[in-house]
Amino acid sequence: MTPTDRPSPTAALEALVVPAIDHVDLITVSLPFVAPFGTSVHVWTGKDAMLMRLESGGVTAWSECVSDPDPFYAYETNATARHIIKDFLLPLVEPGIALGELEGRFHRVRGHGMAKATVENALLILIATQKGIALHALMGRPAKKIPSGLSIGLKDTPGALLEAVDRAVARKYHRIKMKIKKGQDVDWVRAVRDTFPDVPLMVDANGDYSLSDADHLAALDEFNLMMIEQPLSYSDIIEHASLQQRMKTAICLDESIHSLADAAAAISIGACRIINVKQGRVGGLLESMRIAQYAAGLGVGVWSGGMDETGIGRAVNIHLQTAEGFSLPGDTSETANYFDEDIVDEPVVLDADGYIAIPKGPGIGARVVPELLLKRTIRAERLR
Ligand code: OSB
Ligand code: MG
Repeated sequence: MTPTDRPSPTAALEALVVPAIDHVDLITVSLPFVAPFGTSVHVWTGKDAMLMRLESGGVTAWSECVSDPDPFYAYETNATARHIIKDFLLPLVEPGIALGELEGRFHRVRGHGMAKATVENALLILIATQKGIALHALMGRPAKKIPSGLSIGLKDTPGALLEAVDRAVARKYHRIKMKIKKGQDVDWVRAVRDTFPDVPLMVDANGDYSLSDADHLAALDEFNLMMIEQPLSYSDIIEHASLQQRMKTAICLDESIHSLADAAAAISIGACRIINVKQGRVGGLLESMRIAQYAAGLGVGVWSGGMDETGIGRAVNIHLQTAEGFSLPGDTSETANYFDEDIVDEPVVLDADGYIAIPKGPGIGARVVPELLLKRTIRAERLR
């Protein structure tokens, strides 16, 4: 890794001390989507989110595991995350040790970034709440307006896609992503471009293609896309580097990046010019901040992805985007794009210019509403 001359973005966070925890609960909620979300790997009709609730000296903090019940986006599922959290990570959480030390202990558990992020984020949110400050302030970052971005799932007809893009443009989203898959790509992008020649547009294939599709994918170069996200396998970086040499459009990696080391390797071989940082996928906020600073320092674009989170994970993603390095609008959309009713008090909305305000208040700002939580809970378990 090329050393950067910037001070570590996480030194102060690594020095924070793990508080004594009175209770740890895992609560899974099931929220139906307003419409099915189609991708090349699966069609989701709702979000079953596993939430972690920490209680410490009368203070409560919530985090969200970004996994799904299924392993179609990532290998982790709600069940594997529960197993890893309960049997391997929580036993390592010892009051009085530094968060950096805890990260070191977590390192022994290979992978399982979503499980790790759930615990690390919950602790950070708890510490911020106990200090009475916002999560972004704990991260050492001032508040700012967060740009918005919408991820539009695969549609049944080009007409339905155009309608969705039209709605997003009317809402003033800062950029629009459309999902593509084999057989539903170049012509569909052309249809959008013919109608919306100037809208900031990108595509996400969730790994549906192989290198033998390079000529076909290069046909996307004429549409002035901001990027193509994860065209090739979730486990590859080498072929992405070859593909990048054969395409003008910038490649963005999502599924392939699980750590700063992954990001450094991908950048060094030219496998991407942009990185989608999902805090859940990379093990939490600290690694996200490291990746963002590192990549940005090498001129690589960085944005915050999403996992169609409830208001808890959505708020975490919003705070994260105050960090150094986040240079592009992320997949942070309005709550109403996914849910009629969330479990937190204030939905994410866009202002007249398409920006998102950071929820005010200690920790993530967003507060869980007990009645809404109860209504949506499908599983609850006290681990400690
Ligand atoms: O590939 O970025 C992805 C949702 C679920 C799983 C994978 C992805 C997505 C999205 C939507 O694109 C992100 C969001 O709106 O939260
Ligand atoms: Mg993606």
